Amino acid sequence: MSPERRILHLDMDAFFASVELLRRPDLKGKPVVVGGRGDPTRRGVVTTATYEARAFGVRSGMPLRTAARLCPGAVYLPTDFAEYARWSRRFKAVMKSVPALFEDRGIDEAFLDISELHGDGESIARDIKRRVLEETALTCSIGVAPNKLLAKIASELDKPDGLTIIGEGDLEARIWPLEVRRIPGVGPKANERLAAMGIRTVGELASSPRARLAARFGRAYAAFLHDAANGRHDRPLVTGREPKSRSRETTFQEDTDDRQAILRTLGRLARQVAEELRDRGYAGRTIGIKLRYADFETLTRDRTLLEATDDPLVIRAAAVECLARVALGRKVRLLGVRVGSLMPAGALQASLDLPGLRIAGDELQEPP
Ligand code: TTP
Ligand code: MG
Repeated sequence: MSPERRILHLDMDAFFASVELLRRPDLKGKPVVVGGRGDPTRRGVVTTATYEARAFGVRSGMPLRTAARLCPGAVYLPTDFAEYARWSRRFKAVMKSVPALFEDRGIDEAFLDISELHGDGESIARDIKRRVLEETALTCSIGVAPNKLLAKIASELDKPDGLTIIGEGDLEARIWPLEVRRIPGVGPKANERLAAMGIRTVGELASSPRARLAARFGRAYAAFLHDAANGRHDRPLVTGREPKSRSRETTFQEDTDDRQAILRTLGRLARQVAEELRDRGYAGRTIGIKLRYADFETLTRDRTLLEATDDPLVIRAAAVECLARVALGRKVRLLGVRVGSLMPAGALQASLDLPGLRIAGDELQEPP
């Protein structure tokens, strides 16, 4: 890692839940869980929970019913992506006002390359935290470090409302004691395989011979792991990254093979995706569906239109065409609609004189 680089990573605290508290201040300090339709007796998963609910073991990705068992006293709220997207734009506007390279990492996090700015990392970070709080009344956690990887790890070390500065000299004391799964890019599988090799901490990983890691993980991933553990990571910020796709999906309350119900749901999802696209100023050319049967077998189908669209009716029509290519008659558990090959909607103007729905071809995707 080069000593001159200073990368700042910002991650909003309990983001969806904190946004909900802005309009429900009466819930401050209480366990609040956001997910699905906000009804824990119905199907759906937890998107996030306040720190008070996390104390009961509630975690992102867990079924709402499990959350309700762990924390029956929590308040359950439905997910409202459009609202979170609005607040996301506000905290990012603060970050973008800093004269530094900006990398968008999704709804609640982003990087800034503050290497060229005057002032120390701590005052820059404090200033951003203060302005985010002024503009949104939301808290965030910031990490500043010589590279993106360490900055991201650092932003998680002191959550919520945290500020962590990691210098090159801090690796041994601050990073090496952490569990290896704290390295972004180490998922549950790699974590398990490392544990089987007796490697639990980042420090143990840092001192493992590269050849031993390569024998287990292959050269490329072994090099990533070993470099990461030693604080080496040279990736530049990716600026101007455009989102690739938008999708919405829903789990039926009861598995269903009712064609009308499935079509109605498809229409609703198409409307929601279109709304989100318009809200963000994007249009897309590839319309896809995802269908999960009751036995969890999952299929996707998509169609590519000749021009990008953000029109709910065009999206629905293409989704219905995709649906015609899968076997119904079996109970369906989950349905999703996705719009991909996105471009800024401004680019759409050029193609507005083209007819609405033209199918350029279709492509069959394997389920993930
Ligand atoms: P995170 O930053 O992972 O979580 P968080 O902001 O809720 O909490 P933390 O204070 O630990 O940062 O994710 C940001 C948002 O993304 C989160 O508020 C909800 C959403 N999300 C999901 O919808 N599903 C998921 O599995 C996760 C992890 C997040
Ligand atoms: Mg967050």
